[in-house]
Amino acid sequence: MSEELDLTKLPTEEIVLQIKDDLYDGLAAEVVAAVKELLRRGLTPYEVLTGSLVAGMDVVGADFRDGILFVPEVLMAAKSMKAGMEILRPLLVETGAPQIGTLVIGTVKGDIHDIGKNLVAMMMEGAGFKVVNLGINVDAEKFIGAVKEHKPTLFGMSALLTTTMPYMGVVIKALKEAGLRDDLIVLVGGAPLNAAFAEEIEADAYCRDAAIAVETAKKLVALKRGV
Ligand code: B1M
Repeated sequence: MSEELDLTKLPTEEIVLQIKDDLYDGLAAEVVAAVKELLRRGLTPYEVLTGSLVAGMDVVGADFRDGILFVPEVLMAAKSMKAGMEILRPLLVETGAPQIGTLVIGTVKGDIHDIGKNLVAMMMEGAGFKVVNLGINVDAEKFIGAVKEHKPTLFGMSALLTTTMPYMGVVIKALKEAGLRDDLIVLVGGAPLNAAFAEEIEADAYCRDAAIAVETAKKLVALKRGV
């Protein structure tokens, strides 16, 4: 986006397109400015998140897959996405909802993708869960330590690579061996997963996106508490 561009003069649809372009080009400051402008116009944080940032990242993902973009460009795009998410974070979280349980979540060992996992963490906070975000490249030992320390109701894992998703099964097995599995609702997510995989590794549910993660978490917590 050129510096002279006055966002206040653009129609909303064009700002949305502009965010997608700026995300693609890794222009974090421009993404932040446009996110702020959309919020000023009354779009909800969730609308900005899904309609502009996540939609923009989908384009980046497709071009990465097709060999049009490479790791450095994707990293810049990811940084811009995170910068935009940071504006939305407090707004998504500030619901004043009472805490309805704790979620321990992390991206599994060998995997450094964290945008989707952080989105889930944010939305869960917004829905009233306390979230303990363990970050990326988390091994079974660290997951187990966090479960012992925080005694969560919910346990979430994210994996974006076909090579790292099997490690989720390793973690669940380790939780079982530590006698911790039965007290947890285990949710898994990430682009290469599906419900059959979640069932195979004995997770409680596969969550396709952050909104479904929140919905599923609420449903399973209510079921567990018998309400
Ligand atoms: Co990576 N990468 N990447 N990458 N990268 C993918 C995943 C890939 C599909 C790209 C492609 O080829 N099209 C491909 C994987 C192929 C495969 O395994 N079959 C891939 C590859 C190959 C790699 C490297 C190996 C590349 C290389 O080095 N040659 C390398 C691996 C590094 C590693 O992890 N060890 C690598 C590196 C990177 C970057 C560092 C450059 C960067 C990550 C930056 C970061 O995260 N901080 C990156 C990115 C950005 C991507 C893509 C383009 C975008 C991922 C993303 O952020 N999506 C991705 C392509 C794609 O997925 N289309 C790709 C947006 C995000 C909002 O969606 O993460 O799916 P997502 O999360 C969703 C849901 O999945 C769900 O909810 C989220 C929100 O709605 N969800 C959960 C996710 N986790 C959940 C947990 C839950 C519940 C729901 O728990 C309860």
